[in-house]
Amino acid sequence: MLQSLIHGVRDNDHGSISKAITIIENDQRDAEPLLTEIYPESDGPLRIGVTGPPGAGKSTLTNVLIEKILELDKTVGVVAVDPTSPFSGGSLLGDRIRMNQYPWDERVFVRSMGSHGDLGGLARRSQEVGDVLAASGKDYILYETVGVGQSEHDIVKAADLCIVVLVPESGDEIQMMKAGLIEIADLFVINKSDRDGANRLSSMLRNILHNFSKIGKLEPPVYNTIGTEKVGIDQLFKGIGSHVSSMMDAGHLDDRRLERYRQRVLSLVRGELEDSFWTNSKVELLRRMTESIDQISMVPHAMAKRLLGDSGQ
Ligand SMILES: Nc1nc2c(ncn2[C@@H]2O[C@H](COP(=O)(O)OP(=O)(O)OP(=O)(O)O)[C@@H](O)[C@H]2O)c(=O)[nH]1
Ligand SMILES: [Mg+2]
Repeated sequence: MLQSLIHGVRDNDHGSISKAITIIENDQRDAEPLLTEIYPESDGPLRIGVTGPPGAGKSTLTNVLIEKILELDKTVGVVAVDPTSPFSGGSLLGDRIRMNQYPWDERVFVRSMGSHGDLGGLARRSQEVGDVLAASGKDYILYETVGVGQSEHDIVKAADLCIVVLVPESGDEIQMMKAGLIEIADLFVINKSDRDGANRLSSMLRNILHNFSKIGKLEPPVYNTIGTEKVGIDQLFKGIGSHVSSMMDAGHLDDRRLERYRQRVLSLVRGELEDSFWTNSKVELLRRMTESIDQISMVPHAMAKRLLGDSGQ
């Protein structure tokens, strides 16, 4: 059963890939043997994260990047991660991202993922889904995720390289600093450069980036694009390639892969500890002790200690 699924994944059978991803989303225990078997193949593809504010043009750019990749006779897996949505795989996200233009093309696999109510595990699951796509032989993996808060930052760390997409109106430099975008971006794209202010924003951004050197990270280049007209895409794609080479030369890709490995182990340990901790009796005890606010008799620390000390029988 598992062997035939793995065989299907390695054979790039999209139905098997889909099934494997569903297992990862549903139950970590069932996923373990699968992930263990395919892990050695996980370093094959280049994993690129595409993030940025809602409506900036992430999906549009993702689509033109897919076209570029296909032109080069390469293959691609696309994972649209929406931390705000509890749903996954369904048509809701699929419609929203409008990336279902390759349904029968075996060179392109597209899948959306929601949080399933478990934001903490989403970053790890994104990596695991990447491993499945890697085992299927995809040359590139694109992660699209809408970016505003911390959870996307975690998801972006599932990638080797992160592209932050802005629009000319994103011009408030203070906000960019605040949003931590500079920290996560390896490469900036000012999309919708058909609008006023695009050049102003890109030179302002270059200035900021030049003065914001960070150990362990190269200065991010800035590209202007018009996604809908495919303007600036060749330069962007070449820029991605040369930035990846520079990151490799500087040892940054290895650093990131190592950090991802650590985060994954941490997340698995955390999950395992919590799962074994919350026995039915502990869940019930907490529920009974917190039926209404008037009835609370212990400070939170004492309640937590009581649970931790409870043998859970
Ligand atoms: N004028 C202009 N419109 C663009 C450009 N790129 C994308 N758009 C339009 O902007 C809108 C949003 O584009 P999407 O690619 O869906 O943006 P997104 O960032 O994926 O959006 P979410 O996933 O909803 O956050 C669409 O109507 C696109 O056609 C561009 O370069 N110029
Ligand atoms: Mg989108």
